[in-house]
Amino acid sequence: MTRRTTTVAIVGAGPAGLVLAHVLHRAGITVTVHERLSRAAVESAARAGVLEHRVVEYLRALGLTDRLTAEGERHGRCEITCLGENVLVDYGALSGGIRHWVYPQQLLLRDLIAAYLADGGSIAFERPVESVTVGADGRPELNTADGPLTAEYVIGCDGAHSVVAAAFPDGADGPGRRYPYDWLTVLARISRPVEQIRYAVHADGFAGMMPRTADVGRFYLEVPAGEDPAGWGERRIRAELERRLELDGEDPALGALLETGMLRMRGKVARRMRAGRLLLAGDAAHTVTPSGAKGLNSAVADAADLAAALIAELRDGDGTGLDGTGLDGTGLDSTGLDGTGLDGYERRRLDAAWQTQEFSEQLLDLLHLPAGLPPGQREFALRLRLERIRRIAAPGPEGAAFALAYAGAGELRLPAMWPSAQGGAVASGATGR
Ligand code: RFL
Repeated sequence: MTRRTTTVAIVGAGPAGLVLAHVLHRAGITVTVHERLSRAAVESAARAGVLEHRVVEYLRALGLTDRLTAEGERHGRCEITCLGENVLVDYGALSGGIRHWVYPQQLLLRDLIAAYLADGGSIAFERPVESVTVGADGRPELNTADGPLTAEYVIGCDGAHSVVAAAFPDGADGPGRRYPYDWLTVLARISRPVEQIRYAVHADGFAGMMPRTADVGRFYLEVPAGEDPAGWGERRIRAELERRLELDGEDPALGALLETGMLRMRGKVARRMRAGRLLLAGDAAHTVTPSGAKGLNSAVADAADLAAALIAELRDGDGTGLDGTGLDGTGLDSTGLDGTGLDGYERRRLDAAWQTQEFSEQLLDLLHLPAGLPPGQREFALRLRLERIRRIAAPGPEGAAFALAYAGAGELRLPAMWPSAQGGAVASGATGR
């Protein structure tokens, strides 16, 4: 039997895998994509929906935003309620014009799949990768029902339970945190679109309302960690959402609850994103709570960086991704510590993952009261939070810093050869989450 080979094997057709596949394929690199689920399942799972400015600008430069900009909505304001006060955070103005786009993840995936297939790419749906092994020559091999496939590089874009991470010789596992609360998640029909994200900081627990489409909204309710969803019937969910979010006649009315779930709240960052020819991107390397809407956006940011670095390496390098410094953990490459090469990928993206965790953690801290706080002390804690909310809503350095990080200011790296890359990679700088 002839040996099946490819240049880059991508495991997982989520946002990270599809963006990476798209850019590599357009650069003429041979790519295979294996996805465990069917195409219909990938295109129908409702998850995130708030896209950062820099992610949409990057997708626009790739020519992938026709439907997004036609059907999506721009959002530059959110509101945070606390102790009966509703504070409007006009982050679009505070950031000097940087805003989100709201477009559901499953629609973005539908667009990415369609564009990639139209470009001549192919995706092996319903083909789970069972394991990844590394041969004596350092070349990795994917094992699927179709038999082994040898690749120059294998990229794990396969989410939180990555088989690629599991193949790292010393493991990829890094520090994590389990929060003392969970979020009950609800997808509900609504009478009119959610005009802006609402965060409710409440004595009985946080509640959130996020836009998705004209007649569907995403809602969150804080519950104790480990809560059994069976205790949350539809009437209780509705009553708690309406009470904590203080929904009134001006707000969208809650229609049918389309989907409910329990999100076990965790943050985690891998210790490694690379082991030789194995690399990780997106949730395979880091999971972040949805508080700041960063999961999908970080996945695309990893993919953008990795695509540019792999293209440079495969076109100009020796294909090993190393420039003589070796895998000694220095992360150094020929362009220096902050360089754009494959050798610096892990360093750059782990730093970005920690920046994202820190931003999301600050927001979680603002939105939740400390665990176990007696009822008599909650007003004090709420009043302190109201001060912070007012500060981030006010013009000034704190408001601007929050606004820029929240809306995703900065740029993602386009490959140097890309027509709109303007002569090379764009460093993402301090806002490069
Ligand atoms: P994904 O999107 O999880 O994609 C991974 C893909 O890999 C496939 N896969 C495999 N394929 C082949 N062989 C294997 N052995 C495989 N193992 C896994 C999977 O089927 C899947 O298609 O990872 P990626 O690309 O890194 O993207 C990350 C984002 O999807 C994620 O961060 C966000 O969706 C997080 N998230 C949310 N973020 C928000 O900002 N707001 C939300 O409301 C929100 N809701 C959610 C979410 C994530 C969820 N999951 C992953 C539990 C709701 C859910 C249910």
